[in-house]
Amino acid sequence: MTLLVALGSGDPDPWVKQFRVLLPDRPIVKLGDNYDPSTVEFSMTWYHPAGSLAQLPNLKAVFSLGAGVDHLFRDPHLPDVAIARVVDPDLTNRMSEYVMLHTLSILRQMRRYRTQQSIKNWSDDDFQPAATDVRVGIMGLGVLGSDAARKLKLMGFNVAGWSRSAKSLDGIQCFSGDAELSDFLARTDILIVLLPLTDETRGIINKNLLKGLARDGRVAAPSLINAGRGHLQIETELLECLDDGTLHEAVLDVFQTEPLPETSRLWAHPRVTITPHNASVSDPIAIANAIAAQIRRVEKGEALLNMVSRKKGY
Ligand code: NDP
Ligand code: OXD
Repeated sequence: MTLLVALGSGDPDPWVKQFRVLLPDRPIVKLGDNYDPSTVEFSMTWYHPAGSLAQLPNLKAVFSLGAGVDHLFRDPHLPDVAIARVVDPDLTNRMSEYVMLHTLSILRQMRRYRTQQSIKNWSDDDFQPAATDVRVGIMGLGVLGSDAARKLKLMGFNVAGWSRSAKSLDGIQCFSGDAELSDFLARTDILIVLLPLTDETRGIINKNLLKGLARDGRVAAPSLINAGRGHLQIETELLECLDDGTLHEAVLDVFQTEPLPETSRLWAHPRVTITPHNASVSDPIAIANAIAAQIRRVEKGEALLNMVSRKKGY
């Protein structure tokens, strides 16, 4: 069997190197190499060029090198084989670090104190709520959202989550489906978005939704952290909400266009924090290990783990 590393973005070489260590008896190739397409049984991909997996007659499975799989469904020629995505403690822990860092930073008003420091202003006249007084709401209670929820709860935050199907998580108030979205929003001071991008979730973070967030909290106004996908948000409406005070602060790791164009007003907005889609990066050492374990499972006749549903789109 040959494993094809099909990256349309990022450097394939660290992945090829790591797979050669983990699967020493199998050929590992990347797009552009000279290989016989009929020998390719597995492909590991991230934003592969459309059509580049179409002529592989013996392909058995496609592995996304990340948790998200929207990049796969952009390809109208995606072969009809099993798709698995990454679920790994390394990726999960990195995302929870990001969520905790920025939730605490909003709680402790770090943006304000950085500004005060820059003008040597010693002012502590603002009310400082405790974590228990602040209601965090996580959209997407899957692998990443539920880990972040548990860790925020341990820090004392009042945590709720919203998902497609009903859930039960110890100490976390769980909402689900369109019917419960407005109640979830109405009790949320800090909204954290860890949803996948699908036909149903595209554009969900819009003015209407942001206006539905809590207005009776102990924080100045609600804030947003989006580390899911850029096309979940409508950036023009996000800016309107920041400008008119509907939203106090936004922390954004993902954007409608990446890299974020220099012309975007988000770059210079005084209440926006921008990170370059690296809330949780896929480390070749950890993630190649997880994918190699999946390949060994298939070769032993066992079922793939972390399968993606084409119907649901995640
Ligand atoms: P999961 O598939 O485990 O969880 C997705 C969650 O979203 C589930 O709870 C699911 O509900 C919920 N959901 C999906 N569609 C809807 C909907 N229409 N309405 C309500 N809830 C919905 O994914 P992960 O937690 O592993 O990852 C989430 C996303 O995080 C990825 O898809 C990716 O886009 C993003 N990501 C970003 C990274 C970054 O660095 N910025 C890194 C890694 C991931 P249910 O439980 O009912 O199925
Ligand atoms: C992912 C990502 O989906 O890094 O894993 O965005």
